[in-house]
Amino acid sequence: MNIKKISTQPFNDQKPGTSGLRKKVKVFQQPNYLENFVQSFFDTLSVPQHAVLVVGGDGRYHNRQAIQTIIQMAAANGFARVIVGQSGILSTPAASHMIRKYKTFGGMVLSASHNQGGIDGDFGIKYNIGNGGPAPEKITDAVFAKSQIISEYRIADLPEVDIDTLGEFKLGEGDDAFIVQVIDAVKDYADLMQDLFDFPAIHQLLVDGFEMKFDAMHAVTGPYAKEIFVNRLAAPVESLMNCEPSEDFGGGHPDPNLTYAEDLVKIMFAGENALDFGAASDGDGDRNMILGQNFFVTPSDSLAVLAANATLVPAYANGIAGVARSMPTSGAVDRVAQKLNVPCFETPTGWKFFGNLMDAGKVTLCGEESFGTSSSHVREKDGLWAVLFWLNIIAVKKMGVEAIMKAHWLEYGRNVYSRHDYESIPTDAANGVIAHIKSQFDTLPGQKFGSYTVKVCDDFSYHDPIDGSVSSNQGIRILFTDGSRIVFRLSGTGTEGATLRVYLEAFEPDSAKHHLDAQVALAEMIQIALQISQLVDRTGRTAPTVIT
Ligand code: G16
Repeated sequence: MNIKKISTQPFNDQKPGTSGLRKKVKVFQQPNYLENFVQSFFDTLSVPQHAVLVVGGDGRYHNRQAIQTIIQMAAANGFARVIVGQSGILSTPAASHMIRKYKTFGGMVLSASHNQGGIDGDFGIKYNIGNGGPAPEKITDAVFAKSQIISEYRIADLPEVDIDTLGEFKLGEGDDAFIVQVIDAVKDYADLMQDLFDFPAIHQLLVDGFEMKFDAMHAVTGPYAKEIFVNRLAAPVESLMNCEPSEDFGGGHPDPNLTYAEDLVKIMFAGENALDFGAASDGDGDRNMILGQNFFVTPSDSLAVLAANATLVPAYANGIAGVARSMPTSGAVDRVAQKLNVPCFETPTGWKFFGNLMDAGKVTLCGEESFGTSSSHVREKDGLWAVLFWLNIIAVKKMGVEAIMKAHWLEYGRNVYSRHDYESIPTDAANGVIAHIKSQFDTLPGQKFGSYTVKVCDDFSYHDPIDGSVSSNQGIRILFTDGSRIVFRLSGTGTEGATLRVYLEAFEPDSAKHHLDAQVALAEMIQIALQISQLVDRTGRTAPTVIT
């Protein structure tokens, strides 16, 4: 094999964010940009002999070219085998499953997740370690440091590999052989789901006329959804929409929320004509949104419902070890954990923080307000898993989504919750908002705002109980005396300017008020958030871009 050493210059912007490196496609298309980042990973990880790498992506624009480059670089950096999802398509949870199932050294997932695709959209790359989860900060920090001093990368002179046909491409013999194996990742993943959930019960539910719609948003879960819902659960094909992956996600924004999953939301909020159940997942298939008939389930509530009903699912019939949620996620699951008498951990935003807890057997279910929920069956969040979990609960309880949610609130009280996103605002203005709030840390405690009094405020820090690492500056918390709170955070996944997230939460024990719309119930708190942050004056924005 002819291995070339190519001289290169560092790029100064290769610091991974909340989940890998995400940039505009055109940034990734610059000569050596992807290569520098990949080589920085390989150098940091010191690849052992006979190592195997999983590679795939969400099918967005630039996916196929990037896969060929990574194959050539893996060959030049000592990997013995690269396992690729057929046509380069691999959802994030399926990649995590493959790394675990085939015990590979790690995997590279090419995705900018819920960000838009196409030539003018975003591209991204993240590295998952041998446990199947996102690389922890100590690795991504080291990779960034390496990317700042890189002077050369290694790449093999290989012909383009056919990644559309199942099978093996082999170069060389014996110990020196390099193999690219193209596999059917859909089957592996569908088998795993069938092991976890009560498929006969879900099948019966669908046969009995329960009407559902799953929206793959033209992204990676389409083929998985066809196999699971239509082929294995016998749902009618009309139960699926937008299930053909496209390089630009049909021109849409593959983010399963009330704003961007507009077509599904219309179907599910059609009054009497609304279906029983609706769900959507994102670009790389790790996010999920759950809808009932004219009803939206917040991701925080969804996590709480899954935890409270876990024993209805065969895989969790013996109970769960514990739960974890990211800091901005509501405390709804904390109440469930308390009742179940299992631990509940609060981590920073980012799935990578759950890996240690799962590996140590301390938690079974994890979730984030950002439409992510999953369990220790993989080390990523898992969109279709969450959808099947809800269907399993509905099938066993024989109750609809809204009825399940309202019964849950009656038992535990309701953590009324909403997130307001201000997307693509100038970075200076966003930093100004955060600095302004921080400057009030000494004076806010004790201050009264309408019916709320500030108890304490801080910038969240996490001390990992397993490896002792500390992650600071993870979001500003303003905690009120009655347990309500406002959190301000800058997103680590955007690629244009800054995205400021405002998370609002208030506990409502009174069931007579549980039906209230969150925006109405949180109206006073929304005004307090604007007052404390001076957000309108400092950003010029009078309304959020997305409300969930
Ligand atoms: C990523 C991470 C999640 C995180 C989310 C939002 O999700 O994997 O853990 O909660 O971003 O992060 P931020 O608030 O910093 O934008 P995904 O689905 O984009 O990979």
